[in-house]
Formats: sequence, C-alpha cells, structure tokens
Amino acid sequence: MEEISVNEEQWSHFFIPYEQAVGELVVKFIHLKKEYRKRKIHSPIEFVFGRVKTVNSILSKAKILNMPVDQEISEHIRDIAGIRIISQFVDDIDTVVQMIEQRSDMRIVEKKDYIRYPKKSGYRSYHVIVAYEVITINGPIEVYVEFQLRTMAMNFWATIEHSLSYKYDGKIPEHIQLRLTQAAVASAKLDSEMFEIRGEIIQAQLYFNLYREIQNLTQMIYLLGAISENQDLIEKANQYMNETENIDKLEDIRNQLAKVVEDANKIGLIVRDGNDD
Ligand code: 0O2
Repeated sequence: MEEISVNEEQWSHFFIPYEQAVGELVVKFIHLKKEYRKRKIHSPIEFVFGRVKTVNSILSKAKILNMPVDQEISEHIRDIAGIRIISQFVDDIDTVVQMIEQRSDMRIVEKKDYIRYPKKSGYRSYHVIVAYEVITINGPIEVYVEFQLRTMAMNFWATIEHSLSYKYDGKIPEHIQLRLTQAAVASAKLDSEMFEIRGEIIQAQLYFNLYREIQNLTQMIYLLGAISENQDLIEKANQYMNETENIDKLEDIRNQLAKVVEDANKIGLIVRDGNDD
C-alpha cells in the first residue's frame, strides 16, 4: 500500500497477516482456557474474541491521526488486529498479563492500564500491545496486536458506551453521559464486591460443574439401560449431591459413574458390531 488510492485487492492483501494473527491467537488462548478446565483450576480466561479492524475504522483513525494511508499505518495504528479476553475477576487480568509476558511467541511493546487509571469517559480495561510474527507464503511478517483485557462488568459497560458513542457520533448527550459515569462507578463496585467473595464463587462453580457432570453421567447410565446393576451407585450419587459438600467424595462418585458409562459403551460397541455382522 504505497499510495492513498488503495483498492480492494490491496486491502485484502494488507489484511492477510492480521487475519492470520487473530485466527492463531484466538485458538491459542481458547486452548489455554480448555487446559485450565481440564486441570480443574479456575480459568482467568472466560471468553476470547478476535477481530480485524474494518477499512472504514482504519481510515477514520488515520484521519484523526492526520496521517496518509500508506505503509506507515501498520506502525501507527496498532489495534488493526485485536484480541479481547474477558475474565470473571479483576485479579484474573493480572494473571493474563503475566501469561502474555511469559510467552515466547510475542513481545510486549506497550501496556496501558485503564483499570488503575480509568479514562475520563469511565472506560476501564487493560491494554497490551504486542509484536507477533506470522508465517505467510511470503515469509515471516511481524504485526502489532492489541489485547484488551476486561472483566465481564467492564466489557458490559464498554460495549454499551461504544454503541452510544457510535449512535451520537462521539458526542453523547450530557444526561446520558452522567448515567454512564454512574454506571462506570457501579461496574467498578461490582468488580470489587465480586473480588471480595472470589474464593467462595470459584468453589461454588467447582461444585456446580461436578453436580452437572454427575447428573449427565447418571442420565447416560439410564439411557444406556445400565440402571438396574448400578442402582446402589446411583442412589449413592443422589445422596452425595443432596448431602455432601465434600469435593473428594463427589469426585470419587463422578469417577465411578464415568467408569460405568465407559464400560457400558464398550459393551454397546461390541453388541453393535455383532449386530452389524
Ligand atoms: P474499535 O471500534 O474498538 O476498534 P490513545 O491515543 O492511546 O488515547 P488509542 O491509540 O486509540 O488512543 O488507544 P486506546 O485508547 O488504548 O484505545 C483503543 C481501543 O480501546 C479503542 O479502539 C476502543 O476499542 C477501546 N477504547 C478506548 N477508549 C474507550 C472508551 O472511552 N470507550 C470505549 N467503549 N472503548 C474505548 P477504537 O479504535 O476507538 O474502536
């Protein structure tokens, strides 16, 4: 892109490394979330979204920065590739920042802490700009990627404010702005209240996931027709779900139920193979 009159094909080529970076990073961070889940540890990553900035948005940012649309835009507009990571708790964001800092596949270029230092609008979020290399058919290309790290409360506020700002072309009426400022304070309060009972919530989520697994496994045992020979185990599972908050006991019963399902499935497969013959 050497000149201002950029055509569709040039834009589509321009976006290639950004699209690749976003695609790769979304997958990488979703996998980290899955790893936490498999290890039954609270995940600091709740949701991962990625987007490449639109042509219009790049053009208007270039206009605000008073710069021509040439190679320079890759250097000065550093959020063409954007990854948004949503967390449950404020301190999860510090964990995600550390995760990014420790990665060998990216280099941190800049950090902006709009959580400790919110913007005048009330916007809270932690931004990390990294340099990330993608391998294209023309060889390696390094692009900037902006990570926006937010809690769910921060994201709710920012999404709403963004829509209003778009609707009013950046000039939100004063009475709405006042409400938004109050909502920003309420959202920060929500985050700090949730942080105070973080341990309790994580524990409850752990129990809830176990209950759900036990219920699903019990249901599968019913569907597999393996109920009569496992009556005692099912009764024990129901009793534990009603009575115990002992995580070890619940995990033990979940493992026993999983084994029953696994064995029943094996038998099912053998029977099906026999029928097919
Ligand atoms: P879009 O549509 O999300 O792409 P700076 O010069 O540092 O003040 P810069 O370089 O734009 O500004 O970076 P900054 O402030 O870190 O913000 C970049 C992105 O953060 C914005 O991208 C928004 O996504 C988000 N953001 C920043 N401030 C606000 C705010 O007050 N409200 C909301 N809702 N989002 C904000 P774009 O390009 O504006 O928009």
